[in-house]
Amino acid sequence: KILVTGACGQLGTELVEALRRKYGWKNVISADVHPATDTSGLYVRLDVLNKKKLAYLVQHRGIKQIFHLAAVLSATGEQNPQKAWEINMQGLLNVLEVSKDSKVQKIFWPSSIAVFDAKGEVNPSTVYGISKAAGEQWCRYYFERHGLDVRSLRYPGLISHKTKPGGGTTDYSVEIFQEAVRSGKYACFLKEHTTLPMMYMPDAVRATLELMDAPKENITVRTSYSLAAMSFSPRDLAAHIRSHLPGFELECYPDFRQEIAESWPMIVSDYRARRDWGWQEAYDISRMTEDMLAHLMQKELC
Ligand code: VAH
Repeated sequence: KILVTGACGQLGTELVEALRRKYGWKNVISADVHPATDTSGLYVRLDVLNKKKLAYLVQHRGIKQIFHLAAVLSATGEQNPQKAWEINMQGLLNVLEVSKDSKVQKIFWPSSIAVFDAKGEVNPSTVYGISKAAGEQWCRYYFERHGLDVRSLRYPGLISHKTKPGGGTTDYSVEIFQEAVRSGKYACFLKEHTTLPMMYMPDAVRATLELMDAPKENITVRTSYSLAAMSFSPRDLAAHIRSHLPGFELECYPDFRQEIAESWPMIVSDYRARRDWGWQEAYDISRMTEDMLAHLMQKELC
């Protein structure tokens, strides 16, 4: 059985779908802080700060793999630093400790390019980035000290059409599509030339499954693998959207998230992921734009 925490989030929603397709829907238990509405038992309400409930769930449902996605993202985290640290750090420590005690075979935990500074050094300046950089070290510690098979990816900004974005600095890249289809214009909270590493959700989900399926001996990075697909700015994205929706208008009104974005690198190198487990992205900005608009136009027209 597999447990996914943060299952209702932007990444969680799609990862649960992919895992249920791959392992059979009865073998994947999704969990998040929202109240359970169904009686199937396949979704459970879980606050990852509740270590007792987490341990009970893992032991009584025979959980052998955990995808621990529950976290507060960069922009929300800056609004409530103590809460972000508590959820991101204590949540991870609870999962690592329970996994060690309950002999969980494999754990996935998402890190982020937010651990980097603008020069690409691990030197985070947001609480979110600090919690991810510290979490990477804890993952390596539990691997080295307790043999826990914890694997991690430093995701770029993720773009998807199925769910709302989760309070990150890259959320503009999802909102811009929704607004392009709804109103034909978008007021972006970043400056138009702010280039950031990005990835389309189908690539991010596939990378996660490929990492988890890789033979243990191939995994040489036990902090977190950097992952890349493309880098673009709001201006670049608006141009691609305009090639499908002529007349689309982008206006930029930078807010506090501009400073966060400028603290991150414009590109990251993912040669270790390509070397160790054959990573190769499938979506570039034009293929992603086509796919996003096709799905969102369909939703809008229904
Ligand atoms: C955020 N979407 O903006 C996340 C991600 C690289 C960005 O970590 O916080």
